[in-house]
Amino acid sequence: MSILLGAMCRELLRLRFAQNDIMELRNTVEEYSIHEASKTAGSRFFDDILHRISRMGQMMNSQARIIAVSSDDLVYPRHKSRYFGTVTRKKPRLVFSFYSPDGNEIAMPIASMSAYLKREFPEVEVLLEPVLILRDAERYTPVNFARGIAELDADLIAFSIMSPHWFPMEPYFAELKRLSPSLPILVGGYQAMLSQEQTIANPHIDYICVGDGEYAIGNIVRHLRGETGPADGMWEKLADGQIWRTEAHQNGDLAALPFPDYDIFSRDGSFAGVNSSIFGPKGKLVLPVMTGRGCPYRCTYCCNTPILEGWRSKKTFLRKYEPEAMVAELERLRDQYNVGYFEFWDELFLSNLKFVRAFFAIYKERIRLPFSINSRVEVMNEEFCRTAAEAGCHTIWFGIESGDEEYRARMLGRKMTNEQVINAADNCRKAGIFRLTFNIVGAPLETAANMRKTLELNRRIAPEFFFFFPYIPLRGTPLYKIAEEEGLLIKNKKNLHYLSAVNNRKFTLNMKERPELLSQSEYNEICQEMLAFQQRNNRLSYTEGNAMEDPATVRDKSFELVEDDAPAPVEVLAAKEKKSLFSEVRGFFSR
Ligand code: B12
Ligand code: SF4
Repeated sequence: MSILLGAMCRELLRLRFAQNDIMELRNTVEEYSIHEASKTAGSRFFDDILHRISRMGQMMNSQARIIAVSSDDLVYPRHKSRYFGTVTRKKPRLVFSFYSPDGNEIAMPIASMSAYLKREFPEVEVLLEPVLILRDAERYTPVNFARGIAELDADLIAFSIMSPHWFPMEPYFAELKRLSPSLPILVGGYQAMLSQEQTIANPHIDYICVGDGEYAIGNIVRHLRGETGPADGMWEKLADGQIWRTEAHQNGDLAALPFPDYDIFSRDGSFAGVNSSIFGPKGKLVLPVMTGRGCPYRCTYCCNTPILEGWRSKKTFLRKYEPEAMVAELERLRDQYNVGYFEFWDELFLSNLKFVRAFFAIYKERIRLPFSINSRVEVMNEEFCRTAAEAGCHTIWFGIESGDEEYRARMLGRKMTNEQVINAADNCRKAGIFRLTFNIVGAPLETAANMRKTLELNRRIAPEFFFFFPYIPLRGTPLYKIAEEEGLLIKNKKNLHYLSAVNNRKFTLNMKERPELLSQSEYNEICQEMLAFQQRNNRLSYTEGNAMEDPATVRDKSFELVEDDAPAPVEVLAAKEKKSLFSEVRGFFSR
């Protein structure tokens, strides 16, 4: 402890005299505060030092909108905390949860935090209770979910929430607080990171995690046990309503973290019956994995952009595991769970060429399983596609987003040409890799002509799977700002929907209509054409040798759980209060 404080003080002195080193120091200090301080029992003095450091960090990052602002009061008022020191039992119980509207039952943030807790806090009992509304409508109503949680007698419930899931989750928080008033509720994930004020303002929420969560979740365990002051990396709502703010963590070193824990998703040690993938093959275990985090691009609609902007040490943003360590982990997973296919969920698989070359070479030798990756057309040259295919790459998912070159560059921030898209798609085809394209429809100021170009370009390349999503405005992104400035946002719209192919075949704009550009009826009409194209053209197959006998369809996997009939009108849902949540959600998406 004293060595740690000494080191911190020396660094603080250095700060005063060597302003040029400020950024570097900021990172050094953060390393101390995250890696070391979070593991060491603290005193009030220690808390204060951390807060001073936080405040300095805040001054240095005043332009980064996503970075939390530390509280003015330097001394953490423990007496005002509702939960500080309230956990006294030897084996605290923590329940993770997330919202799954499409049947997906894996969430990597939870896997990563669970692994960290199991390594650093083995005495903590880590449970998972996701809201799987498509699995069992009755069990996952807010009331029934809250009843189930009450029976668990937990010390903390921690949700990972994406922004589009915020509104559907609100009734769950209310029910939880009603049934278990003394259970603290923590929310992390993109909703908490990019809509901090909106999230903490919810009266039922006690803590939010404003950045990366592994060390922060450890800190809240220590905070609840009364071992530290505030939970560093979190904001806390105190008893008098004051918000105690600490700075967001940015975990730049993946090697310091354990690999994600998949046991938390399995049932009795097996993945049989766990819906681990939307697109993957049937009859085999498809395991989602990540070789790293972060993407160097700045698409205007994507949350990678504000996170990258606010990242303090840019050189640590693109993170990858060591190829050898990653492959060893894949081997372990393959053998432990009998995996048949890996789905790489990295934002951009090829964010580091050196890594990818080395990784493919070892993967090919040691893993010998088919896989899919996310990529950008800019990097999908002949050599890349050939090397990927040789390593076992079955499908590449890539974004076209709009078929209109000019709109795509100007509004979406993607500067590739249509020629590049066509070449990349052809390179994949020649290498024998399936193509799954992502396309956005109904983005700000998009016209009917733009949308038609998207369909045309996809017709030209004929991907084995054409996927399209209604645009969702995501707070913190440049496109959200444009939409706001253009007066297009419907700020509290609760029916942000994105399950394009399954939401009752009725497409509704998530923005205010601009009839002179794109009317609601044109939008729906073109989406119907897109849907027809998707169904006619779909040839994504998982049969060995790429034969076409077993094509995936939109009704496979989680999709098959979604019914097609018309939703009940909203008013009827309100009247029949305790109707199944499943129908409620169908209504919700078509509102
Ligand atoms: C993998 C992925 C998916 C997968 C898996 C989703 C899932 N169930 O987890 C698939 C392909 C299914 C998917 C689908 C969707 N996704 Co997605 N996805 C991603 C991706 C590429 C990686 C996410 C990830 O696992 N990262 C690795 C983990 C370890 O890091 P992390 O998520 O940042 O988590 C850290 C912190 O956020 C924090 N944290 C997170 N949760 C919590 C909870 C607690 C309690 C704490 C303390 C901390 C904490 O700690 C974590 C560890 O440090 C991101 C892109 C990105 N830049 O992150 C988009 C992203 C998360 N997806 C996004 C969206 C919008 C969606 C969809 C809604 C898209 C759509 N149009 O359909 C759907 C929703 C699907 C669903 N089931 O609900 C957005 C979310 C934006 C937002 N503001 O919420 C992102 C950021 C991409 C974007 N467009 O900007 N997605
Ligand atoms: S390439 Fe993908 S992950 Fe990267 S900024 Fe663009 S949309 Fe986001």
